Amino acid sequence: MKNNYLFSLLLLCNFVCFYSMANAISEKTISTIMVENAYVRAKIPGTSISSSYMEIENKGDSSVSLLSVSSNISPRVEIHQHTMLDGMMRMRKLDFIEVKAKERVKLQPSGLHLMLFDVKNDLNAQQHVELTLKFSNNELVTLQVPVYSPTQEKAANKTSDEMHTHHH
Ligand SMILES: [Cu+2]
Repeated sequence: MKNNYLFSLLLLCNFVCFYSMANAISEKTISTIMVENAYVRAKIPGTSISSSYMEIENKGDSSVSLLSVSSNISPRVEIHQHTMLDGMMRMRKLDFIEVKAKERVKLQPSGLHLMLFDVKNDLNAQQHVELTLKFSNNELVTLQVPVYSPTQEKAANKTSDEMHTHHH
């Protein structure tokens, strides 16, 4: 009888230990994706769309894709790419953005961007917008993203370009 009790205690311990180990592993995988320099453009008065830009870094050893984005200010956020078609700037909807292992993808004006539709709120600078990015490795990244006026946007892109030229 006493042996039985000890045995079940051992089983319980094994279960608890295994459970906390599994937890530790899943916590470790949470930081594969890093998002930096994210902002949402202030809405042009009279329209209901806006766009968002950021840099996505994949610190992991395998390729990860951004699959979808949701926001507290828009019922529909799409992944878009600007392309030149017959000398005209066109937007194309993408199903995902792939970020290869140890690489960084930059969403920027005239390139990849997120498009926010049916934005009802006024988007003023100083305000923050919540964006949740869902990745193919089941990672969810929730961000509080600042709204930038055109002047702030210009300044932000200038600093990040300068930062990158320092690497050369
Ligand atoms: Cu677009």
